[in-house]
Amino acid sequence: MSRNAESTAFRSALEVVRGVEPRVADAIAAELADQRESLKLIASENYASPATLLAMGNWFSDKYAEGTVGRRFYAGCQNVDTVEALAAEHARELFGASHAYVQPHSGIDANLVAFWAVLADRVESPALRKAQARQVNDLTEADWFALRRELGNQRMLGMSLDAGGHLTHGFRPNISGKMFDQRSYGTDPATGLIDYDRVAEAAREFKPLILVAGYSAYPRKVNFRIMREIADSVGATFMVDMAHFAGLVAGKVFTGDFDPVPHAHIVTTTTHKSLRGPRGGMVLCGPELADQVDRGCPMVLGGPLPHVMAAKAVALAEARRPDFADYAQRIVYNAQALADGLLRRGATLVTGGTDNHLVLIDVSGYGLTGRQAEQALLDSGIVTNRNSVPQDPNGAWYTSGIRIGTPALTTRGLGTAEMDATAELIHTVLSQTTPGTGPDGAPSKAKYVLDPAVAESVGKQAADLLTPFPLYPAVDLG
Ligand code: DSN
Repeated sequence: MSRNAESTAFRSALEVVRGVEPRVADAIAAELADQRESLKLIASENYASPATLLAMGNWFSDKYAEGTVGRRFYAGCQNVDTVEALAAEHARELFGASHAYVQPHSGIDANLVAFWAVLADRVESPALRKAQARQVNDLTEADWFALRRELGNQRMLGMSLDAGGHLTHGFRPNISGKMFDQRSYGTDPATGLIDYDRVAEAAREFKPLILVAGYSAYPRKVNFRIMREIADSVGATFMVDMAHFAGLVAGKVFTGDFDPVPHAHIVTTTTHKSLRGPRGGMVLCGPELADQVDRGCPMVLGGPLPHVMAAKAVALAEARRPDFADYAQRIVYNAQALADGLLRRGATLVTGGTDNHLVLIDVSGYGLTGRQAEQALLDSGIVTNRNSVPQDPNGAWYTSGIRIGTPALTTRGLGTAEMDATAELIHTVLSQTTPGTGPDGAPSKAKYVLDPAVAESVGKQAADLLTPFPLYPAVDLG
């Protein structure tokens, strides 16, 4: 696409929106301006391509399409079939999966589809079998009661939240923590790394139906071959949620034992993190679970979003290009440069570094909570998010960690030299911020003191760092 075409497309779209509700057009333009100006280090965010963004803003949004390709509950889905089939084909080719389901609206949705598929495939329940065979009229009240009890009491073993696991891997605030009998495996307190012997021991004791691997705040690779062996040893289904690192799998940075697709029975992901697609989810699996996975909508999901599936097809086509592998590799080099820069300046990092796209700083070394650090960095133009660290004494709200990631800045073109400069800015802010006190003079976990001149100076340096790397350089909104 020429630069001119991108500018024309976005300008025209905003002009049309402005004609109806100018405040929405203004907010969209302001969002671009804000994203252009901030040093975005949120590990789960990225910048989708103009082609991906534009594929979402159209009349596909108007179409209902429950069902799957060629088997819909609504008429007139031939064009939706085209984009859904294309997205699934690109996903299968990109990840070497035999089946791809591209309808989930988010990572949570993708995980719910996967949980349903495993339950439906594995739970020994005569009532469930009747329901699956569409003999629902034969089920008595007692059958339905038994079915609910059997489905709702299955066991899941996942990585603990404070070790970096995700909410949907069986934790209380999420439905997965209420419908599954859940246990978790943590990390070795001395190294911060997954201890596979401990995982195997937990699996032997607990005998889960589902063993889940995957994380949103673990800065290391996971050996999926070993995890599959553990799952097999106790007859568990092995599920991997690769939402955070799907781009590193797609870009062939994670291969062999570290590529989940050949090892897991079922793999879920989002499409908008390191994979750099539209906001959404996806499930990959082998033929044995494909039929259950395809029942995702209307079993678990609301109507598919065909406009987002169109954008998934575009983004997955982009991820199949050779330059995506180069991008994925640079994400990791940048994260390692950021980690090295922080370590050299005295920061404490969970696991002492990274071999993926994210770094977890234990800010208690600076005498701060995660909440204080997050806000002080934000005041200085650096966007991060607070995160628990293993055995976090400050809980999930205040936390003791700051999670930072490089997918977004790598998309902008920043490299290892800029990561070292970023480490300097982060260290400057954190070392010059002190904890504040509440109204009663007691120590506060939220309040902090940072000289505004320091925040302003760092903000200016962060903006200067971004100047040579304009975001969406071809888009000029005038
Ligand atoms: N919210 C995502 C993240 O920030 O990691 C995970 O769901």
